[in-house]
Amino acid sequence: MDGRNDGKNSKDEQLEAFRVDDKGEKLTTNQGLKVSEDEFSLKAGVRGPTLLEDFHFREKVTHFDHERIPERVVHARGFGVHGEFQLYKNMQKYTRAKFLQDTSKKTPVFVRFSTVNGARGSADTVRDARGFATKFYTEEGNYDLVGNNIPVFFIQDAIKFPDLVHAFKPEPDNDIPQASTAHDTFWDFVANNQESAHMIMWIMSDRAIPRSFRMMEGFGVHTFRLVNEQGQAHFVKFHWKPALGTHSFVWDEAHKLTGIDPDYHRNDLWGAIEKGFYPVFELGVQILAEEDEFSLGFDILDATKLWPEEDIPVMIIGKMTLNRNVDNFFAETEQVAFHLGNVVPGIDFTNDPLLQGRLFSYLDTQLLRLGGPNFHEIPINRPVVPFHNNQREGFHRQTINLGKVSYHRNSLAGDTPAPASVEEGGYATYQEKVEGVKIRARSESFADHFSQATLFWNSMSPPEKMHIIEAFRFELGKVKSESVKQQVVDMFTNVSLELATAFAVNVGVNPPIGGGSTVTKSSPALSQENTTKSEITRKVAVILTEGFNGPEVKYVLDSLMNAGIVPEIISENIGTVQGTNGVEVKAEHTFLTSKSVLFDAVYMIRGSDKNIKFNKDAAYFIDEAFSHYKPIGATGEGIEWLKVNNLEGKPGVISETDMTVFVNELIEAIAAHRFWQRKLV
Ligand code: HDE
Repeated sequence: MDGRNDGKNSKDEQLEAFRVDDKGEKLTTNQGLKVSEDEFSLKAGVRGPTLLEDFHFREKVTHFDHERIPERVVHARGFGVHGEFQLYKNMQKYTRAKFLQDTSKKTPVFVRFSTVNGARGSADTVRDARGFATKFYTEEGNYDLVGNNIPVFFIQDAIKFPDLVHAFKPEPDNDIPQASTAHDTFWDFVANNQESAHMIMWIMSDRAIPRSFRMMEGFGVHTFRLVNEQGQAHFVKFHWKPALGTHSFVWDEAHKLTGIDPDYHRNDLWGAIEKGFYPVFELGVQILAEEDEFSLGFDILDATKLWPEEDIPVMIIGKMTLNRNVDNFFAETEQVAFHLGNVVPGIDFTNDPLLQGRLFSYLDTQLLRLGGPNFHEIPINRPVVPFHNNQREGFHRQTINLGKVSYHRNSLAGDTPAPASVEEGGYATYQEKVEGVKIRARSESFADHFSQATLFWNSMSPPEKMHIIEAFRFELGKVKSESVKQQVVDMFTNVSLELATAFAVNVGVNPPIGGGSTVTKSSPALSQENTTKSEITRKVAVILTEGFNGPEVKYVLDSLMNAGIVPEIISENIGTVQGTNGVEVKAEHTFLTSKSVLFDAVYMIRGSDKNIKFNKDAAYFIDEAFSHYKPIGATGEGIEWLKVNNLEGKPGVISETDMTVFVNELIEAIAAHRFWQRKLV
């Protein structure tokens, strides 16, 4: 196929038509002319001036000069992958969307994960919300679920979005700081726009430093509508639940990773898919009958509110498996264009004023970013079904529309393309009755900014609470204005007196003299303590040197790999390391090329007594892993080494001599991920 709109129903098959492999080919210009010389421009004499006539030089350099497109104004840094979605449960009762009715069908998807604040080249592991945008290539056209890993948002009305973004981006006079909210303008915005309280609690929590894109939840945030064949509607909130559970870094680790591996999250996702560890997310819905719209004690149109899962359970209805990396980052990840307005019959909107504004913004932004109105023809954006309408021309048009007629209504083409009735699959907007006076105001029902912020605080475990306090201390510790800091203390006293008191003095302002919240409700589903724990795909640093106990180490490494764990060996040199009994392993790292923050756990086998530098580096490595609460295992001479370094017997430190017991305990510890109780010993 040559890129025409022929309606293939598999995205992979469609993309195949656009792939080009230049390997083994002769070099040509973009006009197909074979090039005989590509190193030297055309000159008048070998030492003479370059000639304007050199069409090959001009084409090559002009193309290069134009290789950048504007980065996304928010969510500039992201990483996309392909996958498929399969439904578990026929949702016909609630929606006429075909991809939510047929459990036998696999719908191709493309997902782009992102940070919000940083520029395209910023680090992955900064404190921030993460974008979680999914494009479903359905048989009824593209459906985009453009969500985040946090279920609420900073503001209630889209008209404030430019202000929010101006406040959190680097300050305009000096463009500092990059990809960080730890500065005056952001916190000034927060204190003067108190609807942000709930979102700020999430941003200060572990949710804003996820361990992996594969280990975070996704949320549609807004209340949407599902509409069935009978035209009956239900309110819905969308959720993605990661099969591996929801896990995070500790701040020091995330912070160091921004320097050690700024590509940490993309490396993690790319690597997992290349190894065949396909990330799985289950799709969940919370459903609310139209007549219960006002039953929750808050306004469901307010995007700063979540629906506690204990009150409205999440019904799991299908799963998405991410199973293919992109062929080309620019063509796919950079050019993918999401839009909240890409819906299919059976999915509809509500009057959430944030949602309504987004319906305008996404299409508008793509026009600038992708240079005109034909970006739907770019391979990654094409639906897998044909599109037919009277839209023509514009920059970069690829479709060659036949015939003279490009208007509706007409007689010359039999009045086609013709609108489809609902029975024929036409989209019909849900007929919500709307009546009101023209007004610029916040609904009274949007006025409570603090109850759910307190709900979140109340739901945290003690370590999670401590992390939130430390995040406030870090962020406000970087704020210069005392007035702003004091305003933030006063604001968060409304969330929790304990919280505001805990960070006020540390950041150099007065603690609250009273106040606090009376909300006592909590929601266990909000705490990551209660998430799924899994050892699968966790990375273990294995530290060994020549002469290690061959059979023992082989047994442990094989057992870890059989459990889906990824051990990587660190030794004195990269290459083969000899153990006893003829066992050999391959070291991929030295202490120069790897740091403990790149791993979830450490397995210490032996420190060379000869090499003092190696032992010193190992001590630093393990000490850092210990301070990040990570599991540490040791066998053989490693046990002796633990004793010397005073680590034996501490929580999460495993040093068994029986190898079967050792392996089981280590795997269990790896799944547990963190040993917070170390703080207490
Ligand atoms: Fe976005 N947002 N947003 N946003 N958003 C964009 O669209 C906007 C909001 C989200 O991987 C932009 O293509 C407004 C909430 C994701 O390509 C832009 C408002 C949520 C992505 C835009 C919001 C999101 C974007 C920038 C306030 C979670 C990345 C580039 C009303 C539910 C998509 C682009 C990708 C991207 C506007 C608020 C999620 C400018 C006006 C709430 C995941 O159109």
